[in-house]
Amino acid sequence: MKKVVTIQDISCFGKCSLTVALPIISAMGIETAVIPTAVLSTHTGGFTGYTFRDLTSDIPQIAAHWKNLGLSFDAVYTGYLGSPEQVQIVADFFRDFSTPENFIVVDPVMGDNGKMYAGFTEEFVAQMRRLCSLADHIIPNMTEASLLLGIPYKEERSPEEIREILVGLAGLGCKTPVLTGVRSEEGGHGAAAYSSETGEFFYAFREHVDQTVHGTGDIFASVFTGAAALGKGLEQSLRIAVDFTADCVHETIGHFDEVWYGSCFEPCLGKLIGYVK
Ligand code: PXL
Repeated sequence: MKKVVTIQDISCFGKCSLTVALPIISAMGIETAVIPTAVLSTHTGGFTGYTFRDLTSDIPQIAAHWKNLGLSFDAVYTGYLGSPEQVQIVADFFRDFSTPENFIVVDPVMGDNGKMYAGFTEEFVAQMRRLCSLADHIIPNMTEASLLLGIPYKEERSPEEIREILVGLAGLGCKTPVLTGVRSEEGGHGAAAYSSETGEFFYAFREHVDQTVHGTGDIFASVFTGAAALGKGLEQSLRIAVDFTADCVHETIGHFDEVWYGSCFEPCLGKLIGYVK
């Protein structure tokens, strides 16, 4: 059985980060270990008054215990991290738990729609650039890619700009950048990836839906990580992640009054199991 460890916060209400990654990667038939980086009463996107308990000092202790136990993972996947110090501690975790056989995925969660999430700073962006240099795959959206590369945010980019951004992201030191929130020339919506080892670009699109659904970046990164851990290639992992994310967006539309805080991914899990069979 494949085994993934995911390191990100647990937002107790409002579906994102661990409450998305854990059910999704488990549904893909993969054992999923977690390291919660913080506990929040809700996520920060649209709620006010949320609590935030920082768990940074627990992470090295969990890592030390796991080292004693001799645990190893097929993939290490990080999402939302709460502070620049935490990014450094996660870099130490990569050093201790990366092997020639496993791979590292960094979703550099920092913002969306051209804006940084609450609490993020330029110092955090600089630390995140360093973490990306240690990863095999990074999965930024357009906002995060702009922050990482220090370029202005634009919602839509030409195919040539997309390729330039992907090559720029590989220049941070990761092998395979995957860019989400990409629009196709035909008006589709999906993701693009670049293999710096072969120089190939890959794309996967579905129909565009003019609605932002919270947590879709976490869904995409979780599915991509799971598919890659199951041994699917870059092109197929991209396809499965785009298809499942689009399925969740469609499921969510129509329920939007209740679920502005997260997507209705649960009814789609059966389809995901089918995609990875
Ligand atoms: O979905 C990304 C995310 C993860 N974790 C927390 C967040 C967000 C986005 O707003 O607030 C706590």
